[in-house]
Amino acid sequence: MNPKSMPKSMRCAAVAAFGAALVTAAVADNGRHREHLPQLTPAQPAPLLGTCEALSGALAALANTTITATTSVAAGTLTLAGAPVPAHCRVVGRMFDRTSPVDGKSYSINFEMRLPLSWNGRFWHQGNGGIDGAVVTATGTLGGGPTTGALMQGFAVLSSDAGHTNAQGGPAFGLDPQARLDYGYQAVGKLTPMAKQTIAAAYGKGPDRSYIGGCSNGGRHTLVAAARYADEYDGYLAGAPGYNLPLAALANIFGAQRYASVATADPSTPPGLGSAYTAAERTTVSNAVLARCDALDGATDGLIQDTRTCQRAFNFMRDVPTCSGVRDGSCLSLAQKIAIEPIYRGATTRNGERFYAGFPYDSGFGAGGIAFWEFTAPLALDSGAVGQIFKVPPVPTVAPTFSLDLDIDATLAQLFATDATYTESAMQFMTPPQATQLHDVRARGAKMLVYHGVSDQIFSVKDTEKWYRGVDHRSGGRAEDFVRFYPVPGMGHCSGGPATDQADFITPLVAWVEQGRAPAALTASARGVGNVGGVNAELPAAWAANRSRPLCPYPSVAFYKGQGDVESASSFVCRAPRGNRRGHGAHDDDGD
Ligand SMILES: [Ca+2]
Repeated sequence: MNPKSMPKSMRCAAVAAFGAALVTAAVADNGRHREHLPQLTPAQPAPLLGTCEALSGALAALANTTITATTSVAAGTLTLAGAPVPAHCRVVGRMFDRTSPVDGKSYSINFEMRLPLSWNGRFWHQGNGGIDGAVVTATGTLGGGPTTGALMQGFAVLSSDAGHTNAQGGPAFGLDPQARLDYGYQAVGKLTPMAKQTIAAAYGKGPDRSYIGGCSNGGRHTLVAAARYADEYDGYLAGAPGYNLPLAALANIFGAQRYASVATADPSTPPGLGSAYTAAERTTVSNAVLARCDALDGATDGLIQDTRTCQRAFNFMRDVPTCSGVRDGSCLSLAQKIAIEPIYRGATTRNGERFYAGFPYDSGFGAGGIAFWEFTAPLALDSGAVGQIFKVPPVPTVAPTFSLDLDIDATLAQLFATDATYTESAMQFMTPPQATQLHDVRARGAKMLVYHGVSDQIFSVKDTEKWYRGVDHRSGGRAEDFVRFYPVPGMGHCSGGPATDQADFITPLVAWVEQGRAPAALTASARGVGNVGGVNAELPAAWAANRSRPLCPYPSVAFYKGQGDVESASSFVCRAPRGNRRGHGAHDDDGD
């Protein structure tokens, strides 16, 4: 039947079906072309050779490395979601001891490795969050509610402090140029061969397959590794990758200054800064977004799956109630709207040039994690990070109020600046060089999974979306051959918020790398009462404790099938967003 001869309602249905068929066809097409990429062979398990304690002798020959302990850890000493982590050997050490000629302090790259007695043949490099500075236990877990983890699954896992310890003064390490470079990328480069040699000494062979993953700054480490160390890794798992971290930090300061302009209490403290935009007011905004956008995906369920169509449907100035009298949480004053709306649009210079992505309107703004990132972080974290780690030149000391008084335009230039002491700018050492140029990753047969909370207010999902589009463009529209990107509606930074924020990304990544099974929809679940991986206190009361949803590979989104249990992922299907099905371009995003 000629579509033009159909009744209009039938034409709409046909167009909708065609949109769904396009996604399917792309996957089938992808399957055909994927044969041209190398298929990596699966890892083969092996047992730890000898005793853990005896391993220290074999490791004495490692270059630039001091091993300080090799200790047997019995099964169950660590647990994950209540289950015992299998027996393993913990190796503790440090690399490249040195004294800084700039600040006179001692620096090393401290690390630990956890080597399962029963090893799956794989290496997992755990990227840690924040400004690093601590050797987080090498369990290889991600996010806030994982029930899986690399160590649990038999990987040999490495974790490091990336070359400085927070005990020495937090962001003050940024005064030392080499510590900046180690934090940015060089610690990963130095640790990787050492870790592989340690694995070879422990098991009689190096890792068959190597992976790197983490969330936030750990996601940044992962994307940096893809750009700089593509010859070392087969699989990448990047959560909320702050791959433009210096710009995101400055954008957060931009936001703090906007909030400070309408704060009703002293903005130099987090509660005072938060008086600009209270939890009740943020919930009012989320509810206004939900009123416009919740049903776009076919289910009025407290989740906005079709994020991009929502950005066209929702208008902050129009749809958020404007207070006619005093602020009571149910409205925003006009002054608040004028101050806050540019934060969602994206941070700009005085001339209006946007230097970081905007943040999409979503359902998760009332959550507690948002308050931390919006009102505490600018004072407690961004002041030190921008002032001491990212700026050239740095400032010797920073007060929490440093960010409130900062000249945004001048500082933006300093993020790209170098001098005789600091020979790489923050944008050079922190970000992936040519972030979207991943030819070596693709050609190797390596694969990448990326996920990002849509309500994340520190690193924007729009920035990650922009990156994915760039990768897609540079790979001839075939990014999905080796990269899949999963936005997580409602989720805050790495976890939390009104979201199904618990999913196993490791198993599908390994299946893709080693078996060639490309992931489609992944199933995520809520962490309600009784969840073994920890309870998410921010779940709406109306949700089932174990609500599940498909996480859909971008650009597809989850739509309700029109029947079936609304709490179950099986009642949803991944399809092209509404705008695309109506023929609107997918590339109308205002976030770049
Ligand atoms: Ca919905």
